[in-house]
Amino acid sequence: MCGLLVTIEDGAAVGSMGDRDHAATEGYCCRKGRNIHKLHTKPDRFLQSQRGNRRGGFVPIETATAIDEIGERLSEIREKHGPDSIGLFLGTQAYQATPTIPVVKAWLRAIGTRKYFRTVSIDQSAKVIATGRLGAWAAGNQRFDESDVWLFAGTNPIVSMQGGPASFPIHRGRRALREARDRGMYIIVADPRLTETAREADLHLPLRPGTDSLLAAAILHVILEERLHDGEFCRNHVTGLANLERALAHVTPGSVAADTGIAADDIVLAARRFATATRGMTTTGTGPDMSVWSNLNEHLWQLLNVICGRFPRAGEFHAEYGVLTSSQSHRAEVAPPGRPWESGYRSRLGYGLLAGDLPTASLPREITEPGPDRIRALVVVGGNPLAALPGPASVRTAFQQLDLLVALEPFPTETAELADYVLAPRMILERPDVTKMFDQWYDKPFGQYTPAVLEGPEETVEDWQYLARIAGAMGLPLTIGSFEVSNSQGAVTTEQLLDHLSRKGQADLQELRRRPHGHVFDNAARPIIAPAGDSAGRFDLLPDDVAGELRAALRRERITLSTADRRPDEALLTVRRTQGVMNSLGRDVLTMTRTPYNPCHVNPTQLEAIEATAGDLLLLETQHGRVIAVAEADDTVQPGTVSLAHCFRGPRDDADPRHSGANPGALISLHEVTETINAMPRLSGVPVRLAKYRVD
Ligand SMILES: Nc1nc2c(c(=O)[nH]1)N[C@H]1C(S)=C(S)[C@@H](COP(=O)(O)OP(=O)(O)OC[C@H]3O[C@@H](n4cnc5c(=O)[nH]c(N)nc54)[C@H](O)[C@@H]3O)O[C@H]1N2
Ligand SMILES: Nc1nc2c(c(=O)[nH]1)N[C@H]1C(S)=C(S)[C@@H](COP(=O)(O)OP(=O)(O)OC[C@H]3O[C@@H](n4cnc5c(=O)[nH]c(N)nc54)[C@H](O)[C@@H]3O)O[C@H]1N2
Ligand SMILES: [Mo]
Repeated sequence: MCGLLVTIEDGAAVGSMGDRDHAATEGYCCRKGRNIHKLHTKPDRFLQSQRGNRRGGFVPIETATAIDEIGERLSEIREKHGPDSIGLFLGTQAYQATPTIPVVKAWLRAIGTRKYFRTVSIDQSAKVIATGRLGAWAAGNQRFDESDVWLFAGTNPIVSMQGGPASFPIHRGRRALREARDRGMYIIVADPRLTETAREADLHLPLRPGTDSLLAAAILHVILEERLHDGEFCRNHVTGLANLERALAHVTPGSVAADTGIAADDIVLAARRFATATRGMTTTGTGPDMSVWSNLNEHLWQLLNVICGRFPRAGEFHAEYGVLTSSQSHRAEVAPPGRPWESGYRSRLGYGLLAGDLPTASLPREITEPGPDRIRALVVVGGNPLAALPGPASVRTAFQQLDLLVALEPFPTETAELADYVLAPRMILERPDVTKMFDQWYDKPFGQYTPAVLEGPEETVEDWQYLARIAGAMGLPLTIGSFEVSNSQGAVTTEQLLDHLSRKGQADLQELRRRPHGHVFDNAARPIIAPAGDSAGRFDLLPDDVAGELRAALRRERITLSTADRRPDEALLTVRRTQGVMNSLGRDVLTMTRTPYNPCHVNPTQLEAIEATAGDLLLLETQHGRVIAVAEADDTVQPGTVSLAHCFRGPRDDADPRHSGANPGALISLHEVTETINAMPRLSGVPVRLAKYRVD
């Protein structure tokens, strides 16, 4: 999202910095942006496609040959076993190029397969589920800069640059929080750790990991009990309020204080401050969506916005802009619950489609379970599932059973190492693009077009072009609606594709092409919200399945209660992001990470209690596996929890965690699924045993 100025010498990028003339990010860029040139010139980058021996050995191969061979093998598999025996896994780097996802979807349609998996379903798919069960406000969110309260639950936007509303200016997160407080905003952060964001808050609720359902339920209880909710909004737009009140009747702050670790007074204060403010929302991140009861957690946190009516109304400006995306109809009404997973296709493992995709936690079993539509070929686009998925050993075993694994990937990652073919893509500075993917995420109506600033290795093409070529080799044309991306004659250009994909936007791409620093469009472009139409729905506050989950959570099922006071060798492992790295991308570039490993953050008193000091190796163990990580003393982490970033370690053989870090995924299992709809495993609040690692 950040505007960058890249210094190029002799055709190679030698430096990168924030662009002061960039209208949206005003010269800001984080360490990822300042190091982006190093990713392009990293010595281990594949400069051409590779044939892999599935054990980490690679030999260069001409792209045309690779495409022919892949096309032939996919066609064979499709003919013999049907289209659903071909799968595709979409990772986070696929979101960095506008054409990739539309072309991925066209590719899946052309093949005729429904075996589509995304990182989203091991991330915050609770948001997909919550929207599906609760409904959504068609006119979007309230704006951060117009609000007087905000509650951040389990998100640390100062570091992650996510987790606020679209209107939260992530490139100046800390400053934006301070300015908001100066204006009178009351900021609440519910996070087990005293995060960078929590430090800026008026009220930090350091809840016990995995207890969001209890905390949110008690806050809701106070609001309803004290009649602080928006009665008129509820009369017009919700059903199930009386049921919700009954279900929460006994969930007093005192009843959850001990288990959440939050004093009853603070729960009451949070509830009153949130509900008596005039505007402002609760937004969540990975914390609640990765711990136990994730779908319920997300639902309950969203209920705060719903019962307090914290949505923009008819006659107001819409909070999010659509510069390059279509301007949808914005009505002040509820888009009713949809539950897409309950109708249509159901996988043989029993899962419905979430947002057109199947739960990623079911991917390994889709490969291993015998049956007619067992996945035999998998294409990975911009992801590193071997690093990202819980239980890497079982994922590896599954991937080894594939007849064909193709990775669109610039580096020899642990996933690439298992591949038959690695197709080396042009990287971000080597392709033209527009800001469409982030259209809704700028706090201003901003748009930008950038040309490719580097040529890119001659033997490489863009991700979407590889997919079009594979389809071509299979004799399948790719179309987006009636727009032909590719056919037997070849494919359109990226520029043509960008024009097509941006055609419904308010901005003229030709005009953007003449403005190298991007452009902020007139505020008038913010659409005004129309009154509710005839087909308006209602928020379903407490459907039966949510009610069942709530009852179980209130019985403390699955919730790990604290042992911090008596067991220094026990802790709950929690998720976190690390500043300079994007999941596994950049973990081996020292100017990005500062340390070549991901430290395990432990409270100093707990560290002392297990007779360890900072820099020591720690052994973390669960019934699923063990991990050795480097200790860091960190008093922002409460005793009884540890905080460790994911996607570290990599395929390197050296076993020293000081050189390559630790993969917390090894402590988790994909089969310990906690959520029925999306098969979401527990990635945060995982009970671990903790000890100083002694080499014997
Ligand atoms: N620098 C950097 N930025 C990134 C990424 C990266 O790898 N590096 N990854 C990107 C991706 S893929 C994503 S999905 C986003 C995620 O964006 P965020 O969700 O904002 O990610 P985190 O910073 O990990 O914040 C999660 C917070 O949840 C807290 N937490 C843990 N367990 C619980 C719990 O049970 N309840 C509550 N309430 N809180 C809990 C953690 O302490 C942590 O502070 O970040 C994106 N941004
Ligand atoms: N234990 C634990 N596990 C987690 C999480 C956690 O908090 N804890 N977080 C989860 C979350 S939120 C996510 S999103 C996932 C991340 O899961 P993934 O998205 O699968 O992981 P990444 O490492 O981001 O994979 C991106 C890959 O794209 C490659 N790449 C870079 N540029 C390009 C390009 O231009 N084109 C292509 N084709 N590839 C490119 C990178 O080298 C990298 O290998 O991890 C999840 N796993
Ligand atoms: Mo993510």
